[in-house]
Amino acid sequence: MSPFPSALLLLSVMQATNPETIVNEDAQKTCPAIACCPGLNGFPGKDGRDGAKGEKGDPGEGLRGIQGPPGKVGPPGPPGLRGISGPMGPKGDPGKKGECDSSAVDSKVTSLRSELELIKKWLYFSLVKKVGKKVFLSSGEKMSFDKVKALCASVQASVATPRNDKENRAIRSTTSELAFLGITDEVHEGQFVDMTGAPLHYTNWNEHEPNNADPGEDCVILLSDGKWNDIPCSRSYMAVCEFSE
Ligand code: MMA
Ligand code: CA
Repeated sequence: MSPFPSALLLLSVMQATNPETIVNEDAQKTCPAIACCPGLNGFPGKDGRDGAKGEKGDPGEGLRGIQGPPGKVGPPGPPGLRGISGPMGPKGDPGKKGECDSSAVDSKVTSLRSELELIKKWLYFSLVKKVGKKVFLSSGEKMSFDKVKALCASVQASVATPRNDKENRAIRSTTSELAFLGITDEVHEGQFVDMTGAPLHYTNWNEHEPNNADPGEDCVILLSDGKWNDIPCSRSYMAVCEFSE
């Protein structure tokens, strides 16, 4: 605090609270100097301590600041409801000519047929043996008679059954191994039949065969010289199937 205003303040306070300094001029004349004359005023005292902190004032009413920039964009809301269907489009162009044309289909079938015939010829060239309308083909694997039956059935064929010497030779030439024939006497011992159960009109048994030597020789194999022998069906021999063209 500046000392100047506080000195003035003190002086005015002293004048207000001490009227004797002016009023007692008469007393000065009658009273002994030491006992009655008032002394000169002393120097003003030191500044008092700061008072207690006042209450918080009301907010000011000055001018408000300018508005700030807009905040960040919020997260997107949930998808809206599906809109109504649009109007039907215009009619499409007509399809390409020829794709469903019967003459085009015919020519495609013809070309596929000739391709198939060529592939057959390639097969007959080595693997397949054809006799008349019959085709014989070996799978190249040895297996039991039941498995040969199942394998041939799975390719819409049956177990190779020779009806004459030519067919017998054709079957023999499909493999260098001993092969099962589609002939058994499983139902009646000694009565060999084909896969349809019909009796045989052609046979080519080896000498002293069929002899049913081992217990249950109910199946038949083609030996290397083309002769037949009855053997157990559980043994494994080459699978040869016959297809009808
Ligand atoms: C002999 C002969 C056949 C018989 C087989 C069984 C090698 O041929 O007796 O008739 O089927 O043995 O292995
Ligand atoms: Ca035998």
